[in-house]
Order: sequence, then C-alpha cells, then structure tokens
Amino acid sequence: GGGRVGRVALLGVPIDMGAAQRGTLMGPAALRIAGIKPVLESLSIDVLDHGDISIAQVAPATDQIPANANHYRDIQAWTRTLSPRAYDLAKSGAIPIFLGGDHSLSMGSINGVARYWLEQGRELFVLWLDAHADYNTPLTTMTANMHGMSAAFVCGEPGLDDLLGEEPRASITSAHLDLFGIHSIDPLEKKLVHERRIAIADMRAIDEFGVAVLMHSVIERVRARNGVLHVSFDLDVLDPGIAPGVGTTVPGGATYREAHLVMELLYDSGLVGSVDIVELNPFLDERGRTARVAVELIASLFGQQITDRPTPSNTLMPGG
Ligand code: 4U7
Ligand code: MN
Ligand code: MN
Ligand code: MN
Repeated sequence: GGGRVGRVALLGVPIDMGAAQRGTLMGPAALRIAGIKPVLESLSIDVLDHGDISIAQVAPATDQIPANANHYRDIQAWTRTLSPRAYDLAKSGAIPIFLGGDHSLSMGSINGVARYWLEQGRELFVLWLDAHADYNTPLTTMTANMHGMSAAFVCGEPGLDDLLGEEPRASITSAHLDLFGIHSIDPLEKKLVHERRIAIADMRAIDEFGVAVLMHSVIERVRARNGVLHVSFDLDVLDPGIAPGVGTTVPGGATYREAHLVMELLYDSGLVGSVDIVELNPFLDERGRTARVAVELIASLFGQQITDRPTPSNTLMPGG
C-alpha cells in the first residue's frame, strides 16, 4: 500500500433539505455511532472530530431565489458556511472527511478544498461514486432537488450563480470529474453529461471491465498531472441489498467487494486529499447496517487490509 495517512479531520454536515426525503441530518451521528473515529484510530491515524457545523449564525442573503431549486435559502446557508470551513480544514494539513448529510453538501466542501488546492498550484480532481450523476441544473432537473445538482455546480455549470454570495467560487473543470458506478441519469442531464464529455464508468462498464481496470485509469489521470483527488462517496452507489439506508435507492448497484476494491485502490494511490460521505439516512436504515458498511469502506480507504479483519467482523465491530 502507498498512502500512509497522518491526520484526519471529521466534520459533520447535518443537512437534509437538498433531498426529497428528510432524515440524512442524522447521518453524522450514525457514522459516529458506527465507529468512524475508533476505526481510523486503529489504523494509527490521528483523528480530530470537529463536531457538526450549524447555520445558526449565517447572515441572510438577498439574491433572487432561482426557479427549480427547492429549499434554495437553506442550501445556500449551508454552502456558504461549509465552504470556508472546508478551506480551513484542507489548509490545516489534515485530510477532511465531511460526514453528511445529503449530497448538496458537496457544493460547499468541494468549493472550499478546490480553493485551497488552487492556491497551492495543485489541480483538484473529483471522483463521484454514485448511482446518479448529480449533473442537473435548474434548467434540466425533473425534481428541483438540489442534491441532484451538486456535481454540475462544482464544475461551474450556470444556474446557481449567486449561491455562494461573497464566498469565492472555485470550480473544477468538468474534465477533472470522474463519475463512477452510475446507474441512473435523467434525460436532459444525460445530454449535458455527454455534451461536456465527462468521464463516466457506469455499472455496465464495471460489469464488463471490472473495477480495477477502470479505477487505474481514474488514478493515472490524476497522477499524470500531479493532482489531488477528492472522493465524493454517495452511499446509493452501493446495491440496495447491502445499503438500504439511503433515500434514492436504485437496483443494480456496486457489490460489497467492488466498493471495497475501489477504496483499497484509492488508498494505494496515495492521492486522496478529502472525502465526502453522503446520503446516509438512518431513518430508513435497517439496524445500522448501512452506517456500518460505510465505516468499513472508510477503513479500506484509509488503509485497512481485507485480510486484517477479525471474524466474525460484525460481532466485533464497535456497537455490533
Ligand atoms: B443523489 C434525480 F430525478 N436525478 O435530480 C434528481 F432521479 O445525491 C436524483 O445522487 C438525484 O442521491 C439524486 O432529483 C441525488 C432524480
Ligand atoms: Mn449523489
Ligand atoms: Mn445518488
Ligand atoms: Mn440519494
């Protein structure tokens, strides 16, 4: 394995207004109860939990509310609060893990870390592990739910231009986005993804070629440009059979081992600079199963070897 990790910073982002179903605001608590901190500490990582952010203090915005953007003011307040926190955490030298919360949080987390890496003269790449492309804009969306717009927003697509207010916008380019594990895209969204020529490894490609081949091409592209990788991990990329605790399940997702292999290869690459873990909805979960799977996958992302796990793993996991 390549990437020894020194320090991790955990930050909870209890947001659920970006999704159709309430409940992801309980995600950070569930990930903590499932043992995210002790599991990382068992890998000799220094972990600082910064608790949850809150939008209680944020100054009101005065821009016009765009059409087709549900709960725009809430998402705006979260994004404007999270982006500078993400910037500070990246600057601290730790690897931030943003605990969601629905996927709209990535608008803030990625904007913040992108601004930091831009200052450092390093190119930021984003690996989007998801059943969905999240490449809608207010012009293409069928639902107006903002968790389906976050990848488009971080690539600088128009339509939510005043979302950040005074906070500087630091977009990545769509050439630095990799969609991985996708198995559901809306018609107009698909058109936009194709127009932008976004790299996409969908579930059919994973079936045909396997995770390893496809991940090597993601990793090599980042390495070739001395880039840094942000991993935006939507738990609905997993098959609903192993991860029922999400709001927008789609059949035909990644298996347990496919998902672990993605994480193991990412650890070996040593390129991961920040992570989102999103869309866990404990209200919909079955006895904490999805939260536990999420924590096991984070362990693989930070260097746990599949051969170093106790048997039977469930009875020995924290809270098990
Ligand atoms: B998630 C959807 F229409 N595409 O835009 C939309 F199918 O963060 C789903 O990936 C978006 O969970 C899912 O609302 C957002 C829908
Ligand atoms: Mn998503
Ligand atoms: Mn999704
Ligand atoms: Mn979802």
